[in-house]
Amino acid sequence: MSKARYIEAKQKWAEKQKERGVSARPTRSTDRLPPGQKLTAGFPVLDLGIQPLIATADWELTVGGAVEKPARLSWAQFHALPQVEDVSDFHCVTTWSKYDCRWSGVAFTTLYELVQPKADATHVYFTSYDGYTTNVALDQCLDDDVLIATSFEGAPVAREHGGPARVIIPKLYAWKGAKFIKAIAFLTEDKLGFWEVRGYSNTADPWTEDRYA
Ligand SMILES: Nc1nc2c(c(=O)[nH]1)N[C@H]1C(S)=C(S)[C@@H](COP(=O)(O)O)O[C@H]1N2
Ligand SMILES: [Mo]
Repeated sequence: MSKARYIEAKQKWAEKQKERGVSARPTRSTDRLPPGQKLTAGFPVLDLGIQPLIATADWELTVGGAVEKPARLSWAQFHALPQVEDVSDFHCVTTWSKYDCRWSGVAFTTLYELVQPKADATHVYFTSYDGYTTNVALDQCLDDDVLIATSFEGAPVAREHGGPARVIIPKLYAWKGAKFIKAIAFLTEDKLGFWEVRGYSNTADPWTEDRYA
């Protein structure tokens, strides 16, 4: 499927769900597997039909917006920051989930401390090398399992899975985690990302099936 057809199909699906009155469940499931999800043993690849090839020598992550100390990090500078490892589950809105993904990289909170967001920063806007964008409320980014991951299962994050570096936010549907991350901006008001403007939920909680807005 071409990129445009894929995007159109996924957007139509969200619109159809809305017409059918499919909306988030009133009560939050406490099961490990969120409602409506199926466990997968493999690791499907979801993208916009572009997997940008970024050599680590050319890779740069800018962290800015409403912050005291904007940063522009090279691959070496990024790796000089404290590195953490975390094992988490992965939930895609297209109904597959994958358990026990072992990611390592830099904790979001480390970048937060580095750039010192201003007191009125409320949201985070992620921009990727493939043009993808997504937005997340700042408080959702401050849990210790939110990472900018450069390794998966002990090896560099593969290009198709968003290498050199991708964002992982385990408690939200995986479209909130930008692959091929290029820039992180702190915002003083919300701004919808790629799928959020196309009918997908802004809050994206898997345990209430909060798939479409
Ligand atoms: N840059 C970028 N990030 C992205 C996407 C994308 O198309 N481009 N797709 C999102 C979606 S819809 C999902 S489910 C996950 C998929 O990650 P995976 O391909 O490693 O399974 O990445 C998310 N992050
Ligand atoms: Mo997805």
